[in-house]
Amino acid sequence: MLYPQTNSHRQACDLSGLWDIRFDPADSGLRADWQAGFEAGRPVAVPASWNDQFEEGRDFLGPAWYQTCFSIPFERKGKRLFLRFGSVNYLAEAWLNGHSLGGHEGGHLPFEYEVTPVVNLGENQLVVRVDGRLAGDRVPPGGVLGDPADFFSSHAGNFPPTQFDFFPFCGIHRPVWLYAVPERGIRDVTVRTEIPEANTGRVHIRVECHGRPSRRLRVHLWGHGHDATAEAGFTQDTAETWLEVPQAALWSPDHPNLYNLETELIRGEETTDSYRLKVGIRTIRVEGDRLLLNGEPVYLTGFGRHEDFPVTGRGYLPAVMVKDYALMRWVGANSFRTTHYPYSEPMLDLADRLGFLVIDETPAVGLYFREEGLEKRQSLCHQYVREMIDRDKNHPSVIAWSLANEPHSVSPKAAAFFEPLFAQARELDPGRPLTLASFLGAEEESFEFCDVLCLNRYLGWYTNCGRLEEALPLLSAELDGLHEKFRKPVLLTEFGADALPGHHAQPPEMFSEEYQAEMIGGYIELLRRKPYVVGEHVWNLCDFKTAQGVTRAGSLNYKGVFTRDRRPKLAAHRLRELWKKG
Ligand code: GCB
Repeated sequence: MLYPQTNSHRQACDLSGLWDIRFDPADSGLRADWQAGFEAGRPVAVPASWNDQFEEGRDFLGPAWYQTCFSIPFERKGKRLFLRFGSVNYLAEAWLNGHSLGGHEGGHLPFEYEVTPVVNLGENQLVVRVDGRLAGDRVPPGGVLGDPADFFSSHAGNFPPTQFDFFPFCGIHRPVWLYAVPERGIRDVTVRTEIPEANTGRVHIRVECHGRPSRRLRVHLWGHGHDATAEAGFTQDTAETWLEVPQAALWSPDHPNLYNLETELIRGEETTDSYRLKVGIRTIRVEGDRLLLNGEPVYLTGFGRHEDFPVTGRGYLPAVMVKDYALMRWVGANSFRTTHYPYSEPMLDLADRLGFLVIDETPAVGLYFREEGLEKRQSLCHQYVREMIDRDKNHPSVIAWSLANEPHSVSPKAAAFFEPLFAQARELDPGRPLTLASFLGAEEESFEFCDVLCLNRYLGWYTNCGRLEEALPLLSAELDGLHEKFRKPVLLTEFGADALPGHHAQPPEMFSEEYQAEMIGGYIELLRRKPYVVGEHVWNLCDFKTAQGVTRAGSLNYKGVFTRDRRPKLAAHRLRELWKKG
């Protein structure tokens, strides 16, 4: 799904700003016809989570109703108009001028509605009902009662009752766009790159249109001293072509070279639509125990993180996004995983531009395999894989897809759940390695479907408390066993310790900045001795908000190496020493 763009054929208008909100704890809005507009709304910022904007909103998960008014700021003749939501957590249902547009399930991924037939020339009223309540048949699941025999018991008693370790922020989290495209304009562009021989890049381009265009496709690729065009005809609504780039300036973290690609629909000599993308020429694959970027081994240093900030919750905040890249660069990171949901689209644009390697993860965190709701959870996971790949397939920065975080795969049903999911992802994108992050280690049956084994480990924290000298040999043996069993490269996708900022201890002890720094340093030193390990992702870049529970002082996970307001702890300095020297 393309990000909206403005050029001489397309127009896009961001509807962000102050909207109205009304909470609906009795769930009576639908019966009271709020979809046609409601009274007694109060101002709310969009995009942002509603939870920290209002005192009684913090633990309220919905339903809540949003509304705003707009008129169309551009010429609409010959155009199709769409409303596009970047992320609404969790259920969304929208109405324009009282007409139902439809619904969408799942946060963190975009959805859109064509509004051409229902849009007014004058003022338009958009109403959105948002429901972020936790339920067992949602993904991520929540509100599931703990079973003393399984891991959920450690989350039982959380408030709100999440089955995952971050606050279940709700609301319209990313910009809402009104955009217009030519009637038979470009609907989608897919770019794939290869390096068939040294220094030569090949860029494959596929363009799909709204309807069947009686026209041709022209593609223009330029940058780094190269300038070339190609044309192709359409079969049905699709046209494909490719361009060769001799002496290609390849994309990598050290040299995030990007080319400009313009795709155009041509009728005679006239251009009827165009769309621009940045293209990075690179390959990524797994060979033996290595992860190869452009044919060369690459080692990942970086983090798991969250889209999380005071007051705005999980709302899109460009300044914090820029800051986080600055911090990751300062500390020497070259990569991150979008734990535990796909991040905003501008975040990936910046990764392309700044040269960060991204493991893009679906919102499938905390999956469990009890029968109730299983079919629904599975179909949601398939939907997320489709939506994520569709959205992010053109980013050179995205080097792998992660299809889940910490599924409770001890169930024999897990492999049957994941096999078709991995098959779907491979079919949609044969070009990128696939993975999931597991806490089970060698017991994770679904590792058989993965190209890279992502392991989350907290020895010395949740077990072997305060005893790093015990924890590290155990980790070492476990990693060797895991590699021995699967013979695939291993990435430690999570490790770390909570550190209360300003809390110090000598000798180091749990919750002190010293212990966190020592634990992270010890893990890294060990990982560097394992030839099959392809990277280290510390948990977490920054402290972040969680549900209330006995293990989360002040409803915060303190495993950040930076505080929630982005100040370094001792561990950030330690990482900088380790990562900057390579
Ligand atoms: C994990 C989870 C992550 C948690 C982390 C922790 O394994 O993947 O979401 O926040 O542990 O700090 O417990």
